[in-house]
Amino acid sequence: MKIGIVGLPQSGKSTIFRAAAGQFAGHQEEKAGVARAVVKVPDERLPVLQKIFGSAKITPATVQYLDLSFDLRERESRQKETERLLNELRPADALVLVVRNFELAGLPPDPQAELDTMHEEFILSDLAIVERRLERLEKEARKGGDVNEQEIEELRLARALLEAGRPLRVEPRLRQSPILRGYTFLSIKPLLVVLNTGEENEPVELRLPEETSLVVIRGRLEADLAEMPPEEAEVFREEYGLKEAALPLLVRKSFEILDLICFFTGGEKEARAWPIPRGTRAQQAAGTIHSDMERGFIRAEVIPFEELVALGSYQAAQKAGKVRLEGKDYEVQDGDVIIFRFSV
Ligand SMILES: Nc1nc2c(ncn2[C@@H]2O[C@H](COP(=O)(O)OP(=O)(O)OP(=O)(O)O)[C@@H](O)[C@H]2O)c(=O)[nH]1
Ligand SMILES: [Mg+2]
Repeated sequence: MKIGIVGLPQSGKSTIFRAAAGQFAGHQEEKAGVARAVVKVPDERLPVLQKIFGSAKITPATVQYLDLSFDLRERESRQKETERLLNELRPADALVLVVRNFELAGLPPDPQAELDTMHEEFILSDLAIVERRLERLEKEARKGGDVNEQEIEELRLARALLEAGRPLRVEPRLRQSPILRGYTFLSIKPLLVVLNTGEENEPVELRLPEETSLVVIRGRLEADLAEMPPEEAEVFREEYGLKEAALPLLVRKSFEILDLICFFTGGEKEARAWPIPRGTRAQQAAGTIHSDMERGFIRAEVIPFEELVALGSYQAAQKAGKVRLEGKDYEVQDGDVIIFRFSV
């Protein structure tokens, strides 16, 4: 899972990135205008599973965050540079939009204006692509060329939405369209707004675009805490009355907007979390572990995390008849602990 952090210049994107990456950051890399960090998703259930299965290690789910420093409003004036960074952003599964809610060198915050500006930029950027493509396809069609009618129809639907100032993600037909996937529109991606609130500022009410989530983060404070030893950070956290740390909060919200859940596997080698889209069937879920498991799927042995913990061990769960046998069409639930039986 890949999440792109965007916003106006100096809104605190890199600060939020630092708060998210912090001590959980694994591999990091940087090139001009882009920083990347693979962040381990903290999950309290994993150490419990490690104990139950006597696993040598824990393998958490990971999220990749991209910190991009560019100004979407310069799409035309600095086309080449903006395009280069936009192309880094295109594969992202979701966007985190950071808006400034702190004073910057005497400039008072106006998070609503920043949010509205960025929302508009996403729409304009998508509209430019839709119009260019439609023009070409319609010309082709007039010449009697072989064009995909469905593509034209979907692009027209997209244009109508965008012209009305609405993001593409509101239309399930467009969101699920295999034809449109290649266009990697910005307004089609799930969107989480981060109200980056300064130490001296209060959170403000925001009018959000359609199908958008919001989270308030005290960016600089959280970024500093993220780089302290955990015990020390905890002390500060209590002092400042900060509730959930920025990273777990961001990750939880990211999972929510992407509609992801986790199932687990446990064994001698590792206790591991596997993120999948909600609604995934058992056979497909097996495929996230290994394609052989999907191909040769026989059945899934399933027990919800809580039931396993209550019984204390896998053997006890089996004895109590609590390990269910499920077929390929079983819809995997968040927290399911699964052993897949397969043969190839
Ligand atoms: N007071 C306060 N300052 C902050 C906060 N978050 C960021 N800043 C400051 O705002 C400035 C910009 O922060 P960055 O994180 O670099 O912003 P950015 O969006 O990455 O900036 P560019 O990549 O240059 O567009 C820095 O001086 C930060 O220290 C905050 O929560 N409170
Ligand atoms: Mg930056």
